[in-house]
Amino acid sequence: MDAKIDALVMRLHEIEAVKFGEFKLKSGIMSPIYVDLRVIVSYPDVLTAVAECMWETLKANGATFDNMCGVPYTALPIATCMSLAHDCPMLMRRKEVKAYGTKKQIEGAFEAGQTCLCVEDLVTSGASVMETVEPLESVGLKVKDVVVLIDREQGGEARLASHGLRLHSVLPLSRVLKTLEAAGKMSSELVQNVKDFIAANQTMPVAGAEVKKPTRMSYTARSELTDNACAKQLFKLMETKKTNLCVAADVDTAKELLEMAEILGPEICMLKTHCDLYPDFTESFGAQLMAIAEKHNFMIFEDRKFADIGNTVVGQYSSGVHKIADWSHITNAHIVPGSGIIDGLKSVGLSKGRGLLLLAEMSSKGTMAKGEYTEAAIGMAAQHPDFVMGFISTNPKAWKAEWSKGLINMTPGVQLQVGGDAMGQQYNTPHNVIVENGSDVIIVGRGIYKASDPAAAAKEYRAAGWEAYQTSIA
Ligand code: 5BU
Repeated sequence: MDAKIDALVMRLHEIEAVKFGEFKLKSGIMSPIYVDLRVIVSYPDVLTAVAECMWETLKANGATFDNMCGVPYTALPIATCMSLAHDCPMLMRRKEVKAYGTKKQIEGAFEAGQTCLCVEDLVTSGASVMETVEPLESVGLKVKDVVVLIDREQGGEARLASHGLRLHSVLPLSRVLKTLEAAGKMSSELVQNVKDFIAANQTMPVAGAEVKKPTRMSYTARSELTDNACAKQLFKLMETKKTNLCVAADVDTAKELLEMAEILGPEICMLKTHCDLYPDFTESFGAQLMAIAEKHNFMIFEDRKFADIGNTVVGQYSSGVHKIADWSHITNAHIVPGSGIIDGLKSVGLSKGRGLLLLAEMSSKGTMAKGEYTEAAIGMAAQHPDFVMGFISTNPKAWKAEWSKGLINMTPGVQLQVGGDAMGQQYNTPHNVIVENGSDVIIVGRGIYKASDPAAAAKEYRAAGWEAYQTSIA
């Protein structure tokens, strides 16, 4: 089996299903490793070997099951091969089932109570495996085992174990590295580089790492501590809807923004806009977006970043082309002009029940919003508890000055892996943002709206953000 697995690793490298170098992931993050197993369907010898190694691993580990179901799409041909070669019935999960549709989510013949094996090509966090396990369980099937070809060793096994699932992997990523290094395909420096990347991109706390005592109050408890109407509504909404995900839908047109709002509305607590991006902005935009927000129960945050003197921002907030105060529950401001900017915005927004976030920190490299500047933002928020609802921040847990627990923290620069883009954006994971850095809301842009399936990506971020909140709650 060992020689067979080594040979498979060499073939995967040859057909470029596993590549090393500097890869810009779709998300914008730079990664030293790229694994794309979609290509294996074009190499029948590889597909056969993959299916055989997965089957042998299952049998060696003593897994038993009545039927199997692949996670769409890459694992479907793998499951098909195993099914045919070993006469084991297969089921299929439909990926695109509308909530209001009549189509079944699980296709095939089965009986409730049977045990179904879940088949996946690659596991990172385990979130996409769960998207197949949950519908299988909802039709009465039992899922005990999950088999994958490659485990990126980023926390997927721990997450699946927390759902009572046993992960069987043919190739933990470290095994891939070992084989390729021994064959002279990777330098020891490159191996270390990939290991460092994997260590920095864990999606679950690493076993054996010091477990921090939970310190967080629940969102519901904190809704009692704020004087601001928007913060109260948002805290309650997050708890009842079970989401702390805000999507930054920086699409090109108002039309696309409204479409995104419809699609992603069920997953989010808040939608962040940049209304000055849309060439097709019209007077009716606000009313249309508010109707969608009401329908799906999320709040609207126009990320306007006001930065002028009080007198000027009054007009910028209330009138002009965009009339932001009429449709956006929440907006934000720099504190660089001094607290007069809050007075100006409050004179417009308070009577409308709006909320203001102060930019205490920013996610971008080299930001000047740190140290004394951040402390000044905390001080100004304390002067306006009725209107200032919280902060844009990146590491509120490390702040020296105390801030009221009724103030909410929201963090942009979030993707499932740490990294950055070419223009200074810096990304952190939902787990780090919520658990390690003590924020409340994850703000995700390109990680979701640039994904091939934004709705599925939003589900994944929602699950990661919520899981992080729950693990940190007192
Ligand atoms: P991204 O695609 O996930 O990088 O989008 C991040 C969004 O958050 C984008 O709309 C930015 O304008 C916004 N943002 C940010 O990235 N960093 C900040 O400090 C602030 C806002 Br404030």
